[in-house]
Amino acid sequence: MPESFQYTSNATPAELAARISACTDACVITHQKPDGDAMGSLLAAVRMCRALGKRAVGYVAGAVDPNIQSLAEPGEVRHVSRGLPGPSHDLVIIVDTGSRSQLEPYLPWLEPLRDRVILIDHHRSGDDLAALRLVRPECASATMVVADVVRALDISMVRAGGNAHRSIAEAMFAGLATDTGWFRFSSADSAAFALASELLALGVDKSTLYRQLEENERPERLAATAQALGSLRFLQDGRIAVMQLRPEDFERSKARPEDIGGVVNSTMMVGSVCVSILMTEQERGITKMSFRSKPRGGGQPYYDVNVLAGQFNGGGHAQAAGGRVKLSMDEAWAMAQPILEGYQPEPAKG
Ligand SMILES: [Mn+2]
Repeated sequence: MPESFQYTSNATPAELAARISACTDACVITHQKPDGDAMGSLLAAVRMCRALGKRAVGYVAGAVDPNIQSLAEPGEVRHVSRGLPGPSHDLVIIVDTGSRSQLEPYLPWLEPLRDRVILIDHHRSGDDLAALRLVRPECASATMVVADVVRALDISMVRAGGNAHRSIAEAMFAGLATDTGWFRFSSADSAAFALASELLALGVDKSTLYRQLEENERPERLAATAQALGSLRFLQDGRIAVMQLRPEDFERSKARPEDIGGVVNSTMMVGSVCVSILMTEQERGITKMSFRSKPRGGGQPYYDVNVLAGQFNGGGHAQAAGGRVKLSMDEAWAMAQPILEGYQPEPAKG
């Protein structure tokens, strides 16, 4: 990659729309372990291509939360563990990431195809993987950026007869709602609410989606949460909460990797907590860290966890980020504790 590479838009929604209109067989991919926005933007893109009469299929990689998988209809998404996409695709659409490390399983297939790859994302950093990029970090979700392309294509976001179930609109709402913590994060700005309003007016059923995505966990999730809370430690006078899940905790709780998404949020109910961190060592010798922070305000200091995660080979967004170190839990904690204790947040205002 040339050093001058800038991960910014180099194409307009209309240029992406033209590229999509010209294809016959599209393949849509997203980051490993897809979250609601990754799956939402992937499905929105697959449905958008199919609405235009194209062949289109999505691929996912890594652990997929069954609730997130349930957004898809049979035939819309394949798992890459059953084989990389074939040679027939004349267009590849990457959504909700531009980072080589998050697309690792695809790289041998993806990298030689750069000229036929387009990318739709809302992250601040990424790699040079696509000929055309639409990158809008000001958007709360990748589905908001996909919405720009759908508008440029001038297609309906719901099915014939106005049915919103498993439509482009529903996939977009799922991405928007989950990436904003159901409209609680500071990223949920007026543009996010405007799109939400438009999607609800099209008939998206938010109550059913909420239940499907947020109130449909296995009991093992609660067991893993209990283990994590049992390890809870506070740093910086209670402003940083750290929880740990070790290999034996996974055995004891019988939790699978997909059961622990969201466990990191469970300390946020505490008033003093500005940042919540969950360290997990599932595979021995590799400790993953997930970071969440509260938005500016409340008379408390503000932590940009994208910056904090950068200290642990990671990144993401200001209020949700991840990192990963090749260390056991004890080694990772020995490394992390002084960094976290010494981290200077943005002071509280007023
Ligand atoms: Mn996203």
